[in-house]
Amino acid sequence: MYSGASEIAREVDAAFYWIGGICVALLIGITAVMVYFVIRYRRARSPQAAHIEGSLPLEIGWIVVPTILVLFMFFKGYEGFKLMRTVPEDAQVVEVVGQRWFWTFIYPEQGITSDRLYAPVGKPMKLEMTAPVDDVVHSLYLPAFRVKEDCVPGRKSYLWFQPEQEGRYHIFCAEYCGKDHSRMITELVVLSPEKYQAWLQRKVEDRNKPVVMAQAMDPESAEIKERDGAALFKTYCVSCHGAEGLGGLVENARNFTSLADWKRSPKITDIYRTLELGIEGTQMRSFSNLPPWDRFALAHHVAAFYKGSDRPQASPEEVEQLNKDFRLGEKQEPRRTIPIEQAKKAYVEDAGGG
Ligand code: HEC
Ligand SMILES: [Cu+2]
Repeated sequence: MYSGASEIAREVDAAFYWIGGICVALLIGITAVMVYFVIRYRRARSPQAAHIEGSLPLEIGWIVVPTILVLFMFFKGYEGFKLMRTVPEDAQVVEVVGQRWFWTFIYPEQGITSDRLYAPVGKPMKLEMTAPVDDVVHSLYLPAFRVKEDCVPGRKSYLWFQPEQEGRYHIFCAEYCGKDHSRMITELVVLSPEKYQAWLQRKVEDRNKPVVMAQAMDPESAEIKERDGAALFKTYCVSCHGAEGLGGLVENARNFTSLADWKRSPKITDIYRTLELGIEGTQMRSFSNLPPWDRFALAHHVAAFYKGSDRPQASPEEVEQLNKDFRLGEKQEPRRTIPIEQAKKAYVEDAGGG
C-alpha cells in the first residue's frame, strides 16, 4: 500500500534514497577516517607535533566535492518538486475544503460533494484546496502518493497526483488543528474509469432528486430510512455534538436531548434551515453542499435525540414555507461550493437581523 503509487511517489522516493545514501556514505567515510587518524596519530606514535601548511589540492577537493554533492541533492529534490507543481493540462479538478474536523470533496463540473475522494485510475487529478475563513489550517496528506499540501483559511492551494492502481488509500490531516485532528481521516478511492463514471452518475441523480415534503417530514418514510442519518451524523457532526447529541464538545454546541437548550427549535424545518444556512459567527456551518434528502435524514436523527413526547412539530404552513424558501420540490441545482459567506448573510436576514 505504501509503495510508490504514482510517478510523483517514485520521484520523491528517489530523492529520499539518494540523499539518505549520500549521508550514510559520508557518515561511514568520515567516521572511518577519523578513527584511523585517532589511532595513526596517537601521542605514543607521534610525540612531536608537526607543523603543516595548507595543501591546495586538498582545499580544492573539499570545496568542489561537497559542492557537487549538495547541488546533486538539490537537483534531485528540484526534479520531484517541479513535477509536483506542474499540473498536466488534462487534469480533473476537485475542490477540497478542510474543516474542523472533516474533509469535503466537491466535484464542480457535476456539482456534487463527497466525504471521500473518488478518482479514476490513470487520469491526473488536481485538488484545489482551501479552508473556511474562520477555520484553522489543515493539511491534506496522501502518504501513498507522497503529496501533502496545507489548506489555509481564505486562501487557495493545490496539489495533483495520478493514480496508477485501483484501491483505497488513506488521507490524513497533517497539521495539528485541534481536538479531533487525529480523527480527520478519510480515503482516496481509486476506481476503474467505468466504475468511476457510474459513481458520478449515482451522485448526480441523488443530488437532483426533488424533495417530496410529505416523505421528507416523515422519519418512517422509505426515502429517509434509506439514507442513514446516524451514519451521516457520525461523519459530519459527532466531533462537536457528540454521538449522543449531548453537545459541549465545542463552545456552545447544545444539548439536543433537552428542550431548554435549543436556540431555535427541534422542529425538522428549523433544523433543516440550520443545516442549509449554518449559524452566523459560530462553528456551526452550512451543510448545503449535501443532497437535500441527506439533510432531512440528518434533521430526523438530530430531532430524535429528544426523547420526550412534547417535541414541537412543524405546522403545515412552516413546512410549505421551507419548501418555498429552498425550492425543494424542484430539480435541485448543482452547488458549486460551500457558500459560507452567503450562508452567514442569509441566516442573519432569516433570524430577523439578529
Ligand atoms: C465544528 C463544530 C460543529 C459541527 C461539525 C457541527 N455543529 Fe452543529 N453546532 C455547533 C455549534 C457551536 C452550535 C451552536 C451555535 C450557536 O451558538 O448557536 C451548533 C448548532 C447546531 C444546531 C442548532 C441547535 C439550536 O440550538 O437551534 C443544530 C440543529 C446543529 N448544530 C446540527 C448539526 C448537525 C446535524 C451537524 C452535522 C451535519 C452539525 N451540527 C455539525 C457546532 C458544530
Ligand atoms: Cu485538520
